[in-house]
Amino acid sequence: MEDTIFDKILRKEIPSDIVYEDDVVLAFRDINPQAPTHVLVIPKEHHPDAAALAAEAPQIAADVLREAQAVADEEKLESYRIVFNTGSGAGQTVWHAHTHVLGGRGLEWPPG
Ligand code: DGP
Repeated sequence: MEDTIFDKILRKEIPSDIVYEDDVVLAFRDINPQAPTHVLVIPKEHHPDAAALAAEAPQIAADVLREAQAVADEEKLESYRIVFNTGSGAGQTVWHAHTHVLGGRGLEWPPG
């Protein structure tokens, strides 16, 4: 199993600005924020990307989505975007499934 930077964050070997943690998910602020709110929600269980997570652990995928909504509520975001970059061509750089919760500014569509 690949050991990614997010696995190190999960083990607290690398510090992060954690906004929520339970037995299933961890939510922490992105080191390179693209919006006033930019939080990453990851499952504690290792799956390389969103597609693998959905196929192998659909309940945990649902828990990730539920936490993304909770982050948006906590940050009082009226509108927000949830992004799962899946594959290097779509900008995925960390091979541990994660969603980005982005909000706090106007978000253009289509994205770049
Ligand atoms: P993606 O490109 O979709 O794979 O998203 C990976 C995100 O992870 C990217 O927005 C930057 C963020 N990131 C990378 N390394 C770290 C880190 O060490 N700490 C934190 N908080 N975020 C990181």
